[in-house]
Amino acid sequence: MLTVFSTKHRLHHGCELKDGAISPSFENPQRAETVLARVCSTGLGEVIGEREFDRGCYVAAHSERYVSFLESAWAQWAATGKTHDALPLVWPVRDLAIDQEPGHIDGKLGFYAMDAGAPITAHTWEAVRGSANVALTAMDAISDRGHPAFALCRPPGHHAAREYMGGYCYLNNAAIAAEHGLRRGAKRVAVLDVDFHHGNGTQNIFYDRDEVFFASLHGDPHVSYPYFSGYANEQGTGKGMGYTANYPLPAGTSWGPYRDALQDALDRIEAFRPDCLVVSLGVDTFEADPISHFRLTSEDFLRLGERIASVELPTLFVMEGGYMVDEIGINAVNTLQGFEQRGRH
Ligand code: FKS
Ligand code: ZN
Repeated sequence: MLTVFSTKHRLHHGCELKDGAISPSFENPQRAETVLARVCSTGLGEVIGEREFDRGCYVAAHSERYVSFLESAWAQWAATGKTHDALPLVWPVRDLAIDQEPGHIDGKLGFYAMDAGAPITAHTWEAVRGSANVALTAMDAISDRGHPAFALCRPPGHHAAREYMGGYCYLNNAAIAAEHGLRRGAKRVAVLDVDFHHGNGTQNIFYDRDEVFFASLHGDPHVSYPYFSGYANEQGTGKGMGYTANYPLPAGTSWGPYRDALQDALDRIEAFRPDCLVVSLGVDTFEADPISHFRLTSEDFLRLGERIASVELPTLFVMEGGYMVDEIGINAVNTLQGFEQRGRH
């Protein structure tokens, strides 16, 4: 399988608030390097760099003003004399003014963020663009040749909505790739999100659309981040009604019940008859993940890949989460190898 990777991810290493203090984020550069090392040591296939794409490819999934904010946020922050990571501290919830974009950077950060989990540093935008370009390059490979590809994206993307960042995500790589697939001639694209956390951003971007079917398996939002989306009754709106499928699963879920939900999602994807499949591949469903609560083993990821292959679609895997740095490479590449064992698509 072809892997697309960008060295630009190394430019982004942010901080997060945990246990009452600011410390280096769980989402760190070592993650992508570990996955790349495993791709190489297992001989998964060729590794290529990303190509450049124009801004229009990002604006297909995000609003113009949000992309402008991401481009200019660090400069505005630095202009106030600050050198530490930019993080929001105030948000427009419920009856507060959500129609008025503030001028001050502190207001803008809250306006364009769902949480304080997406720090902006001096070179974040370069890394974020690199990550989206990785997904776009990989989608081109699928559209040109119909072969599967692995977009080794970092930072991840699935919490990023049309107009806000959060949960380590800025641009939604999977959604940007899906939009690109549609522009390249696909009539319908399915997105399957197997990260432990609900792909709220991808859901948001495609919620009212019927040419993208979105299915997500994740920790029940009643007890798991991002808490405010991912319930089973979220099924789409307008002509998008019925084109979103959520499978919230309890803490402690292991392969058996996970497989049953996965099979239901795959059956629905087949019924949708898409031209290609984008998989938001998070491996934080692993039993030893430090921030998540499912119990998949490294072996289970082989089976996950096999099942995904059973729908026989041109498939793009997009890297999302996974925080057990020693095993992230094994678990991500096991999924890809499980997929390939089932035959070439
Ligand atoms: C719980 C704290 C939750 C934020 C978790 C973010 C998860 C990010 C992710 C992504 F794929 F985007 F990276 N903190 N104690 O794994 O979904
Ligand atoms: Zn996750």
